[in-house]
Amino acid sequence: MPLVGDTIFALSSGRPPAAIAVVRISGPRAGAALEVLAGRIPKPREAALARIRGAENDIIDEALALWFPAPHSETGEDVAELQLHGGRAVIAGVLAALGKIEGLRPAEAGEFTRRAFENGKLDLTAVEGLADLIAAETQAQRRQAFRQLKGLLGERSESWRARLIGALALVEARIDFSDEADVPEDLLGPALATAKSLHAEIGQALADAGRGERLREGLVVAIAGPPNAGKSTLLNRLARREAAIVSPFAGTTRDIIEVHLDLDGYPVTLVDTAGIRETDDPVEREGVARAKVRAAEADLVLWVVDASAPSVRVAADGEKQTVWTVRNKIDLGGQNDLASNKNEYPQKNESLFIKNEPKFKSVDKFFDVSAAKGTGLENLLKALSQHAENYLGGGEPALLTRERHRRVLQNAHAALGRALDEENGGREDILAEELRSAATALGKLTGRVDVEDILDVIFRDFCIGK
Ligand SMILES: Nc1nc2c(ncn2[C@@H]2O[C@H](COP(=O)(O)OP(=O)(O)OP(=O)(O)O)[C@@H](O)[C@H]2O)c(=O)[nH]1
Ligand SMILES: [Mg+2]
Repeated sequence: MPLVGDTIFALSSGRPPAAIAVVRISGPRAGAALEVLAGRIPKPREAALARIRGAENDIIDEALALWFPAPHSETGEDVAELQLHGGRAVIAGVLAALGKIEGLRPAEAGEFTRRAFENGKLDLTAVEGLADLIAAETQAQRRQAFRQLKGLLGERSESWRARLIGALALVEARIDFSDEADVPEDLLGPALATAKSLHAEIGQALADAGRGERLREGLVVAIAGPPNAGKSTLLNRLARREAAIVSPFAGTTRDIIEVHLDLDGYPVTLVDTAGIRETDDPVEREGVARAKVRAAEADLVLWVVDASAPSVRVAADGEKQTVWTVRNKIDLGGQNDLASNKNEYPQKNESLFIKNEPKFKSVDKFFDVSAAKGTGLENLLKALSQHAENYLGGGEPALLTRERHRRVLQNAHAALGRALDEENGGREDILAEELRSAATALGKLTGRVDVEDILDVIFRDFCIGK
């Protein structure tokens, strides 16, 4: 890990060219850097117009300069910010000039946020909330991320931890001073009561954990089915752009193609896959293999069939996923009438794939559409967005949003369970041990203890300049 104490800089705004570019500098030499580039240090937290000079002392730009002396800055260090004109040459000139100043170096990914964490400006759950806020694509994701950035989970967990430590103190007092006459007998009672209610509260939060994780990831919908059924045409229609190649030849799609949709605020990833059939073409065979894997991992499968073609029955037993059958090309006047011929389509508890490949839970919806003409797609979209809402959860955003949170709370919950276990026969040393291990587990949520090992995982997702 690089030295903290270095002064770091980076372009913090998006990809140039743009109207404005923001360059941030953080660390002990930030003020000195500002003096070199802008000629002076403006008043704290006030925007000042300044001429920015490059490495050759030439004027590169006229920009707004801001100065945030430590500790009242985002990173907790001295921070300088330049709001430049966002041209590539301007930015390159400023970054080159900064690189020439002694003690300055380009920031690594996530390094600004890491410093904010190390200086106590954010706890780990807030850091994760910030990463999610930047990545949020829909309003529901944004709401969830913002609550986390604002410390909802962090505060809850710190208050749990404080109560745990309070209970632990009672038990330890009882152990340490059990010989002394003036220690009240009943220290264990209140400690156990606290442990019991924490066990229940954490259990409640865990019960709700899947919802937050799912919203973060979004609903994954795979479009699968036999070749030439119109899967790619359907994807393009739903995405409102030509994301996938469409052709009259069976076996057109080979790679997996993904598009992200925002359905009423809920994130949905649509995945187009290769038409599933037995084939000798090695490239297509690989495409079919990938299609099966992706369909098996999806939360929902749209099984697309050509309503105008004689159907191929591909069914076996199985249970795992939800599958909706989409009869496409109804504009051609299908000879395959669904009502009279339902057996030709995958039924409940049937796997859609030849042989013993992915297993599906149920086929519970049928749609008649023409992807080419757009008929019936509104219905399908409405059903998809309803499904997304049910699956990802409406109402209050969830408290836990990551597997990491779930694991940590499961550990704390299990330790509390052991602390309360009657088998202990009231042994105070075991009680103390388990309460301590629950507190340690909770500390990992906000990064109060044993953080090093989880830091890298969290900061890895950040971009440079954040
Ligand atoms: N008449 C009609 N033709 C359609 C419809 N949907 C797709 N097609 C045509 O069917 C052919 C195959 O469409 P694709 O979208 O490439 O089919 P696919 O299922 O992705 O095929 P593979 O990638 O080979 O598995 C193309 O010629 C499309 O124009 C439809 O609703 N009506
Ligand atoms: Mg295709």
